[in-house]
Amino acid sequence: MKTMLSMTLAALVAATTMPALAANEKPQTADAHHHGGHAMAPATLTEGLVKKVDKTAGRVTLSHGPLPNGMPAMTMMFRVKDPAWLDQFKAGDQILFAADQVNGAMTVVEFKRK
Ligand SMILES: [Cu+2]
Repeated sequence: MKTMLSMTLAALVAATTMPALAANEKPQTADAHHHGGHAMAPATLTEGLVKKVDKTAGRVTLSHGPLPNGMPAMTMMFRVKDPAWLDQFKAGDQILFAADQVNGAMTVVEFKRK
């Protein structure tokens, strides 16, 4: 009986632990950018230099290299997909990022630190 009980407990622990782990994964918001026709392709990351962060406006000014959508290198403002990212940016940061048109505004949809 003791063995049966511990096996049952082990199964119970496994059953309750796994959903908890899955819940930790950040839910992926539905992508609003299917116009490119390659939504499943890995994003091409572009070099960017953070010039200015405006948390009130929810924008970051980046000096960016040429973008895959044909935009040449320039300095411009971007919105960010997750406003919390603005806390991670500061002037002088070098990042690699992907931007896309979201609701008509160029938006950083992915980034990583260099
Ligand atoms: Cu630009």
